[in-house]
Amino acid sequence: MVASGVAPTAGPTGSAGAAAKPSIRGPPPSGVKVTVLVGSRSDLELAEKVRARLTEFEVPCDVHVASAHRTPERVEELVKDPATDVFVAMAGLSAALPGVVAARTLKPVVGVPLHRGLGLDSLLSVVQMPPGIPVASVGLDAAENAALLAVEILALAHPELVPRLQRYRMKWREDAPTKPAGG
Ligand code: AIR
Repeated sequence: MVASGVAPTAGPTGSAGAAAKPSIRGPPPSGVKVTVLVGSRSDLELAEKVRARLTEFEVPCDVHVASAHRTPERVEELVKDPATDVFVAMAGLSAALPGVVAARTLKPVVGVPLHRGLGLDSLLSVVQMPPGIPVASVGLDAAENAALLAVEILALAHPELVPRLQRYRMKWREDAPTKPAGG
């Protein structure tokens, strides 16, 4: 468990530290792949946000449109991809896609409920999985957290990703406002 218990390193203090913002990039880890599935072409914008974040970590990513309801055969075919390490499945409305992917694989599935209808519809569809078939759900439209969770899962077997995750956390701290708004 390489990444477990890894605390974000303390960021550099003072203006010199802020000037030298560390990059989270590095050489691509060999042999890793995240596959992102979305239920519709109308979901592609958020899928591209996942891809963009993964690309910052140099993690290869494929994006496919495949619906659990409209094109279940396509979902089944994509889930069989032996090169994929982690699936990210995103859908709105009655969002069966993450659960259907999880039912067909032993690889980790990050589920992203999309806010298309009520919000609660997709959220509950992704979160309320029956015992035995887990989906790691992030929040509504939470593309960024989905990508980060996928990188954290990959980091368990690819320790070169751990310092990149640490640098990413440092960037959040450095970007945090030091004064209260309006202060
Ligand atoms: N969807 C597609 N097949 C099954 C589901 N749940 C979802 C898509 C999209 C929403 O239905 O993930 O968020 C609306 O799809 P469309 O194609 O009508 O825009």
